[in-house]
Amino acid sequence: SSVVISGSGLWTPTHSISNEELVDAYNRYAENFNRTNQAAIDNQEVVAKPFSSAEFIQKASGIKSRYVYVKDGVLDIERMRPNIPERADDEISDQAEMAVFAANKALLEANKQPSDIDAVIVACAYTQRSYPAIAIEVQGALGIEGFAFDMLVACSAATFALHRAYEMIAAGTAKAVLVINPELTSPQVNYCDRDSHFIFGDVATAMVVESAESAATTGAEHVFEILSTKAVTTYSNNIRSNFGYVSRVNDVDPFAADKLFHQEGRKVFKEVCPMAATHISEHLARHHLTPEHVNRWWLHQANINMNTLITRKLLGRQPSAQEAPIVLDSYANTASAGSIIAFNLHHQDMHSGDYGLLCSFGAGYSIGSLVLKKI
Ligand code: CO8
Repeated sequence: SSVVISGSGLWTPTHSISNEELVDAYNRYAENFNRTNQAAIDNQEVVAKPFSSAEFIQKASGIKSRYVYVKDGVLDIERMRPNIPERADDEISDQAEMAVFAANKALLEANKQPSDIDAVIVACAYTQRSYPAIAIEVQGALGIEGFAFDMLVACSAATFALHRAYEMIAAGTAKAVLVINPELTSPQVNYCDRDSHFIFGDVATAMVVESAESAATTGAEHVFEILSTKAVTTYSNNIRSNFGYVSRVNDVDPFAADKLFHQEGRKVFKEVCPMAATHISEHLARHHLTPEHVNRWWLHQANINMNTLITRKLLGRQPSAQEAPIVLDSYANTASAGSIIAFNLHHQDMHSGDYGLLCSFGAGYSIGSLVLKKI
């Protein structure tokens, strides 16, 4: 029997920060920093903080606003990071809570009960602790029997987890898998860095993967067959975070800039775009499809210019907003969740027999794609 995606869920935080709000706070921070360090800057011992601009951000990235799990603290120039209180061991963790919200929405669309699910994968760029796995906490919170695990592949965590779910259903390891992406990126964003303070937002997404037969028994409405999966990774230091459990014994400042997300954005752009375009056309060719056959492109949402370049390379023309939906303007880059948000918001209008291409690309480098066909 074929393997299908029978439901997807999207949980959007209630708080958002516009470019204008973010830039205003950053520029006040930079002004204050430069004033405080004036003498050292004059002696060339400290580099002055350059100013940010909302126009630059929109033009360079396509981002107008981003959602944040907690807004308090991000725009406070004495803090420049969200203020997320630590929860007690007997409370649900932040990420498990986000995950449960998205999972319940995916279950609803798939017309499934937690008792129908027997595996849970929590896949995202970071988990807030190493153990017990967030996935097992989510499994417990939803009352699911079976097994659960976390997996991290940065930008490609969601697609790589869908690949694992596809294999688990095909192999009979599980009957129905919940793949959940609680992308809580804001704690790792360096809001004091002009080049990256605008890039990320928080969100949670989820999908139900099962066999076509089992989807038919519960009557899910919007079902997509996974025709196949394709993945590739190539090591690169151009997108990196050095924060980890060993930081404590390295005797280093756990808040130093290299312990947060940082990148060589230009190099990433130049190197990843051709890799992604080649990867996608090779994947489509496996099914004797060309880019013209693809009705919908749910691409990774890191940068509008990247998506435009990749789809142009593939199609030889600019795709319409309906063909290749962009959610970057309101969600920003949500690590691995971007392509899943695009799918969630733009799949219910598709017709039986339509093809869709879901693809992530980013840190690692990693690229993960799925060719989908609406049933
Ligand atoms: N305001 C004003 N000017 C700015 C700003 C700003 N905010 N930022 C940079 N500038 C300046 C630069 O300093 C530069 O000045 P100069 O020419 O004097 O040196 C000028 O503007 C142009 O800068 P860039 O060349 O860097 O500008 P680009 O047009 O390349 O745009 C981008 C920068 C937007 C970063 C772009 O390069 C990009 O998006 N590249 C691709 C990046 C990408 O896809 N990264 C993947 C992200 S990783 C991921 O998806 C998941 C990782 C794991 C999650 C992490 C969660 C925290």
